[in-house]
Amino acid sequence: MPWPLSMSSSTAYTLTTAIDYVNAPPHVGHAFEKIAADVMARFMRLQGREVFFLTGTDEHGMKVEKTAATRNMTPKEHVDDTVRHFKDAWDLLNIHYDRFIRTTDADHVAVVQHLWTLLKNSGDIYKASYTGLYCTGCETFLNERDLTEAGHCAIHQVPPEPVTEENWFFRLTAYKERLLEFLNTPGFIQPAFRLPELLNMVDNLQDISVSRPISSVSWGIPVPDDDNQRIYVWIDALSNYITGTGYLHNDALFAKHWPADCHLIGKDILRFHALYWPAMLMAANLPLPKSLYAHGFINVNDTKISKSLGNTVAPQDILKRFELPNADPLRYYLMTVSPFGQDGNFTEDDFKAKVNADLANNLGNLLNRTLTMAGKFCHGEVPACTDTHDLISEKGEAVPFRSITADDLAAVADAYEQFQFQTAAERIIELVDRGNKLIHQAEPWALAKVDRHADVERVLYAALESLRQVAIVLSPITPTLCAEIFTQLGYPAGSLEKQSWADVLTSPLPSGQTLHPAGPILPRLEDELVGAGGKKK
Ligand code: ME8
Repeated sequence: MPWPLSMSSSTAYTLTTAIDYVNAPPHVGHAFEKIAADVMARFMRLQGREVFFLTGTDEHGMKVEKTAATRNMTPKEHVDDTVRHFKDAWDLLNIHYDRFIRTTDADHVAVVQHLWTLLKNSGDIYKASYTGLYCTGCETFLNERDLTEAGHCAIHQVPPEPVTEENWFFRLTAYKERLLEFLNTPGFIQPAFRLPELLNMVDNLQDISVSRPISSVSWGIPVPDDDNQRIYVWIDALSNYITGTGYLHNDALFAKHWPADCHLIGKDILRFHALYWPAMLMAANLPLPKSLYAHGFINVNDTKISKSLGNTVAPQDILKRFELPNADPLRYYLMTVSPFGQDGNFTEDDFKAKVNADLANNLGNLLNRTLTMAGKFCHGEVPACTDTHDLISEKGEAVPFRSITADDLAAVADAYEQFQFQTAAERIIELVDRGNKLIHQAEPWALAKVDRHADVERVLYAALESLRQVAIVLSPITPTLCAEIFTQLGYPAGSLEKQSWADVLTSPLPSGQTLHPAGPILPRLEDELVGAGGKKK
């Protein structure tokens, strides 16, 4: 059976993240996902796409209900209090979403109940008695393959709770064939190495519980026409993607931004997104998302982040600890720490080394020395670009001018599009290396001494122009730093936001533009900042 076709326009780009549980404030793993989505959204905006970036919080369920009880708060008081930690953190990390959805929002509650009614009317929901093992950490019933040998949840390492109760069930098994066909759609599951494990799950598909009695969980959306049941947290959570894009409430938005181009999620929740969510949409006869990207996990010092281990690092604490003026160093580090689909390991030493090497030394140095020389040799203005043929340095060496080509740019764009932010950054840093190499080989100070003024100007022009180009292509990852580079190159405030990807090749630096005096764009993260035991001296 053909799926309903996408009605979204070709320039629209819709990206969603997982919505986080609000049982605790966000840690660096949550930040990693939201930063990645923000990088992709900024990249797509540079490409001229009309981006809709949806994120938010998952506020119902047993986990939240239990946490609220330990704080002597009602669940609503607890979620209202905790959600601000998420919003504050995303503001600090410069994450520009278009909607922050909370599953307690009134429009969302209406969508979930409407969807429930649709599925009930289509005969996809039935009531039955059930005995199973529930893991509150996962907010799901576990199968045998989810358990360790000791019978504990393999993810949370705690024994699940045996439960016998009456639930409403969704006929997931009725969608087995269609799911198999859909999962095999090229490009739907990314990275593709995750597909076999999902196909294996489809082979062992069972109907899923989609409600729980209020005697077990009272903090949830009521099941229509059944006061004793609450809608299961995953059905509620997954539906955020259609509420957020306007389903039932904003037809124009929904027509433009559904289906989503990509649901960006962690590898641990792929099954819910790859199996339950498409099957529910099939049952409701709604268009299916175009892709799912399952990213890897961030560990801290090679250990899984866990509240019980006490190693949950809050992103704001990292900024404070290193006295960072903005979030760019953390954004840069997290996006380059590992290939995006794989796990990455956060360590403070690695963080310092990476930020110092790439941003403070390599990029900062190119900017600083070029501006200083332009101040000295070109009256602080962008010099004329006379030509870009090789020159012979005063040492007698041939110095090649290698400006960015359309192929270089396409390679960076390709890496961004594939969520390969590490590769994108590597390619961009190569461009910075080229600029530094040009200065190193051409030695403008030596050319100036012998009055080769035109050569001084063209070397400095090439270096400044490469900085302009780097500022545009690196801006999805380090937006504040790149805006500062633009300011130092003499552009008025707000200019970087108006650039497009095409401008990299087509809008060169105007000669005669007044440059700003050189100033550090980023302090070096000094070793002496951190003493033994990780404490600041
Ligand atoms: O799963 N590294 O919420 P959540 C990278 N509410 N990503 C991590 C991570 C880590 N160490 N720890 C968690 C939920 N994440 C549900 C989602 S979506 C309809 C409902 C990721 O707060 C995790 O993989 O446990 C998920 O994508 C997101 O953070 C929220 O996790």
